Amino acid sequence: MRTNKVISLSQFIADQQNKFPDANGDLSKIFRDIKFAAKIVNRDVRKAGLVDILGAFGTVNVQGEDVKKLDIIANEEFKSSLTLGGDCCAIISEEEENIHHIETTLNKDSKYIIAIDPLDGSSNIDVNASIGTIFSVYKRKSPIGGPVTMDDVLQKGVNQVAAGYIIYGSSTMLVFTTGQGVNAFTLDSSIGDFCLSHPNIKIPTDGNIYSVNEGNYDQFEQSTKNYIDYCRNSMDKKPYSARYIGSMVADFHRNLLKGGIFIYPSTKDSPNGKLRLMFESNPMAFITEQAGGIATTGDTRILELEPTEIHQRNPVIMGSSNMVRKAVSFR
Ligand code: AHM
Ligand code: MG
Repeated sequence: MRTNKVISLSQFIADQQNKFPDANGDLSKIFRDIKFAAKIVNRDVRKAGLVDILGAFGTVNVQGEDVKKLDIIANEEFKSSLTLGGDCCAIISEEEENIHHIETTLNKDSKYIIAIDPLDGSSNIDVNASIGTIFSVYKRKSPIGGPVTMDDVLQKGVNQVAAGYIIYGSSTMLVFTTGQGVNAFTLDSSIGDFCLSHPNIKIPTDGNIYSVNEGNYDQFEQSTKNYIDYCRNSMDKKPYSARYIGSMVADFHRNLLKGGIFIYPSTKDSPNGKLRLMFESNPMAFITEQAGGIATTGDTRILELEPTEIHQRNPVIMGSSNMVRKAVSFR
């Protein structure tokens, strides 16, 4: 018999599923597979300084960036867990150029597609700062059983069935939404399970933290520079605090809990910014909106962007609604 009120992730998802008589449990199984891989990756991240898994792996990813060993390990772990689970039909990963089709007999009825950034913020691995995994779940559009098409994969963010992230920080947390608010679960390593620690998270409507790589200031559009100047010198309230780790999950997570704005804008060299729509912007935008915040490119709601390629990028302004509205007003 349960003697306290600890709610595990599995229990929470089962309870949510029971509210939908038509749910067949596939989404719960996907969470089971993500949770399993997250625990493995968590173990590897926690011993990163102890074993020989630090440092550049000597290859570059499809976007021409250094790949660390842990990126590869995390990618393999999530793919393997989701493939063996048999409850999704395809995966797209920030670490891979093309669709990873899952063709096992187990998944012949699978309707779900996963988009995953297995280890975001990987430049922080070597310096023991927080990193994370970001994921989205979509339903395929084409009939179950046939080949997954590009049209199935390139769906707008509004079509996400679920999205979440795992932050490997001072503790390990899994934060997610299925469109019914945002809940966070903290890994209790003594029992090996994620337990509900932050129910129904709402991002404060205002905050005093702005997160942007100000080292790129000279590269920004004038409207972005003007907003940053406002944050530095605001006369109508105490100046904001700048907080930027360079690890989106960590910067986002702090702002989600404390209130703040996260910006990765267009620059002269990268007019679409750096962050990827399918792997970073859409899942974080879904969580932001579900927590009561706003996520925009500055011109367009991120969840309404039409994807045209797996690895496309877009400018990002997301966080506390009043702060995002203020930032957009400078455009
Ligand atoms: P990655 O997917 O290669 O790790 O890059 C994404 C990361 C984000 O976590 C973070 O917000 C951003 O890159 C930081 O970029 P920059 O160093 O240009 O500020
Ligand atoms: Mg990334």
